[in-house]
Amino acid sequence: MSAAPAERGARLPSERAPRPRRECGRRPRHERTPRLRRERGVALLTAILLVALGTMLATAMAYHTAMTARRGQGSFALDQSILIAEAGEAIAGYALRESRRNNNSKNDAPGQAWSMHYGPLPVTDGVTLEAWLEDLSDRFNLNDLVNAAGVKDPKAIQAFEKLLQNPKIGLEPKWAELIADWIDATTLVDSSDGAEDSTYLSQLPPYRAADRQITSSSELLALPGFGPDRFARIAPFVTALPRGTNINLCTASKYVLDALLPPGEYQYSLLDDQALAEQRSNAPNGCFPTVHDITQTWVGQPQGSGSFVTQISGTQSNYFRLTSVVSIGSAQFYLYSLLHREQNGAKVRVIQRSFTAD
Ligand SMILES: [Ca+2]
Repeated sequence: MSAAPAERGARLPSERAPRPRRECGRRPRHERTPRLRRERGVALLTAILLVALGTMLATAMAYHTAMTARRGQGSFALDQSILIAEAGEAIAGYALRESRRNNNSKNDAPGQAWSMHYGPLPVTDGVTLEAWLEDLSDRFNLNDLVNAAGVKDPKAIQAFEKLLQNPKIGLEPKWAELIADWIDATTLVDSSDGAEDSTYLSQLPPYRAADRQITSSSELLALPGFGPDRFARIAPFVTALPRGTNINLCTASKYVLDALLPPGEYQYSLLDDQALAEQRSNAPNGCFPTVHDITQTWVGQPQGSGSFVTQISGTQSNYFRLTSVVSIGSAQFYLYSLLHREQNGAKVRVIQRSFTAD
């Protein structure tokens, strides 16, 4: 006989353990926690993403606004700088006209009014202008390597070769023929050191020779293999002005002066800069050497060998480079202006502007 339920320890239906109470609409804590945690994690992640997205949008808008303001500020500063530099050109033109008008000797020499450094002069709050003129007739004019008929001038090439080979410059003489071929009108190579289109068309990328007067001495860099190092050594002594512009002996570099002497003769590059400056300050009208000093060195040389030197030697300058430096806050703006003064000194015109010196 089986034991009575009470005796077996069984509970009566009325004594059953109470079922866990389920609150209306809510799951027991042990059932709802993982899911809620997942839901809370998703919500938190969504909130973080929204905040990050909002931050990114706000940053992008602020950056865009700042850049727009910066570009506007830069554009305004550039316009302002050009206008101030143009004012500097007008002042330089006045100085050049007055210098020619008040100079009885008609020589353009160091120490005259045009050679004075101007500024820095305050223009308005936080803006200054600084400017100075350089005589470009103190250099060898590369366009003079070719005559008016577009043919190479052997005497000019000889002088330029001497300038290149000056021990203080130390460049190969072959560059004289190469740049002369670059400028002359013909497209035929007529010397062992020359080069025309056939050479330049084989470069990468291919290009052609100018075969005309050049407007910048930096065209030397177009010669294959010339390179910036050689250019840095010769740049202070060469220029690219209209053909026939004289070299001003009163301002010319000592290396250029020696290039005008007969082959193998060196005088001026043996002087130090201070000695040359003293010679010039003590000379009548501030001009040393004179045209006579130079042409006399060719006496006894073969007939006609000094014709190029006689032709280009002078004591006046009509081409000047004005360097204008406009400072606006911490920014500096450079403008280089090529000024031409008429022979009678009545007018000065700007014929070229650039943002680089050469
Ligand atoms: Ca040519």
